[in-house]
Amino acid sequence: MGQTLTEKILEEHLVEGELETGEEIGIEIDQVLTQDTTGTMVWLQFEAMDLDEVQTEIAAQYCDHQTYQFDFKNTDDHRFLRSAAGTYGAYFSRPGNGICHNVHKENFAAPGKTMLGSDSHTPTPGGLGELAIGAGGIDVAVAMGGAPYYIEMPEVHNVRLEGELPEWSSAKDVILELLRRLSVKGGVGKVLEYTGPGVETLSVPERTTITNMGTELGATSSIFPTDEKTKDYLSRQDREDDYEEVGPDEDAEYADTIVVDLSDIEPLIACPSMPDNVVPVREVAGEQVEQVMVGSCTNGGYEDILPAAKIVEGREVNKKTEMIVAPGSKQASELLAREGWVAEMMAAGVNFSEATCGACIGIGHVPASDSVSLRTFNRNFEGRSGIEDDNVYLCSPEVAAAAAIKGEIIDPRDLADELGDLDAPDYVLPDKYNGSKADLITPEEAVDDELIKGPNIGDVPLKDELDAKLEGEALLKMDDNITTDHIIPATQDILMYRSNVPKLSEFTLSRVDDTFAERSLEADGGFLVAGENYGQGSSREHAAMCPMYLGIEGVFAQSFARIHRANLFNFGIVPYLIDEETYEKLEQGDDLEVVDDVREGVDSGQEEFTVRVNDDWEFTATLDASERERDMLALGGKLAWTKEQAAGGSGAAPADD
Ligand code: MIC
Ligand code: SF4
Repeated sequence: MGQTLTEKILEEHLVEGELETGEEIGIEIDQVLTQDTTGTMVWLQFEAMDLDEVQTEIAAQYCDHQTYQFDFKNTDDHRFLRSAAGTYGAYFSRPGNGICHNVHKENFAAPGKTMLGSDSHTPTPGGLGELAIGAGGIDVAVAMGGAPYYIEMPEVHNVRLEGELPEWSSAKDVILELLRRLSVKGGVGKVLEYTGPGVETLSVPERTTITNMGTELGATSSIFPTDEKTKDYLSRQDREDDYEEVGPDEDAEYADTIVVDLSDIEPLIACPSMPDNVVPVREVAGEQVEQVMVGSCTNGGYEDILPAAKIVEGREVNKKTEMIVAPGSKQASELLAREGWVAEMMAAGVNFSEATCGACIGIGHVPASDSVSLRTFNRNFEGRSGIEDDNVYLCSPEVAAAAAIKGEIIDPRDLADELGDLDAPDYVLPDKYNGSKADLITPEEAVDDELIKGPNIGDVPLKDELDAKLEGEALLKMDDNITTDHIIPATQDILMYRSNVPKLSEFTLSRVDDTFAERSLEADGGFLVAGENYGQGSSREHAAMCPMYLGIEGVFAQSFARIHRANLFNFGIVPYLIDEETYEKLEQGDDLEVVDDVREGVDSGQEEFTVRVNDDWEFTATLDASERERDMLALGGKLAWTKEQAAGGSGAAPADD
């Protein structure tokens, strides 16, 4: 039987286990990526594990989320990260150089490699045939120390692309179409592998828009085969030597196949406030738009901004609307500036920002109250833009620019008809991506050789070993699809405490219930109850670390998002599965007592645990965990577990061992 591309790459990197769906496998990691808001913990954990040198082929530290440095705490974080990269041997990308996924794509993404990154959109280089996976910070720290990364062998699904995109439709519409069909839970436990004749019609940047936003489907990763287009892209980046031909066998067997005919794709838009709330643009046309933003790691490339620039060129942004371009990388800004496009956009009334995540997580350009914002980003979770009850729509750069001209949502095909002289802009790559590399500091050019910790950089919080007895109150009951933005928001007022967990934990779940943190500390332990897909969205391990700090011992949920589930194990919180009936019956404030000896059960592989509620009724909660995950729970988390492994001569042994 032939192999899928995913299986081929995994087999080449396999150090433990077998490639059987659902089985835990350990794989070698070639590249790691981390960014400023997850990176401080990554390096603090690297230090706490007594690791002393990066072991992967490439490790890159980016500063991209909070580059405005509103507070000295942000700047201290960046200085600490530069010092950590220098001390341990990683590349350092200075604040303003661009979003991690964009800069990594430009400089390091390579076919056939594996990558782990402490950001959920790490799968972006799948557009170049790299198998890249998002993970919690400690997973990245351990992999960077040379230990394998453990993951459940995903199902590999085939997305077969046929036909060719029509004018005005874009790669963003392809991924929106998949979200419309499959929902934000549709990719959980899966790698989506793109095949078919439609692949060669898409350039690498178009492919990376699709792989980037595969994260919104909950997918473990998304990947394309390589071909002439990949070779061409790498050569424009002056990296033709990184090219390798990779792809599935002709008789590869997939768990399932979804067919997307590109020629049927029309301009689509995700309505507030979930990325899968997708409709054709025409269905919501006429809605007045106060803000338009083009950028982010999904559509912040030179090739994404150029079509928007061509649409506004020689015209003016509607007086009722503001349009901001926030490029994904400085390389993109530099090329657009050199070609005169920045000036064209400015003349049309567009504001041009530095290359940053910024507005994507509510840092800057927060929409006005009761207004509509159209963004080319990947997430529109409620409140993420920095204001509660926001109305954020997600769309392609073409749809965004059309709305900026019209002042309301409009299908760009209809705008073209109205204007009469607006041609569909081509999607073109620059001849050479010859932007400056001044902001990317190589390990050889490192400016520091010891860690610089400002006053806001705290210690890594630790948890005691798991007790025999677990009991406490159900401190909060939540709905389906609770995101990590609900658990630990990433807006500026909160983001600056990412390196200071005692302070950060005061904001835990504040978006759901602002009394939660205080009540948890008072209760001295307790549980969370949630519906389906708990913890979807980002990789931020703080969404497990902060509840752990507040004394949360377990979460009872109908299902968990992949990265968050791993983060719960990493910080010693028991992720129990419950059925729908139990979920419906449980109430906030219930007293819960796990009747079984939890420690013994976790150690012995027990799967079903009896939980008594208010001394009145009982339910069964399931612990579906590998042996390694159980060992981590027992020891209070991954840090303690890794140290024990190292002491025993396996796991992430210090680099000089
Ligand atoms: C996001 O898009 O939600 C983030 C901010 O990039 C996060 C990382 C973080 O919380 O620091 C992610 O996607 O993992
Ligand atoms: Fe940054 Fe937004 Fe991309 Fe996250 S999704 S990496 S915040 S641009």
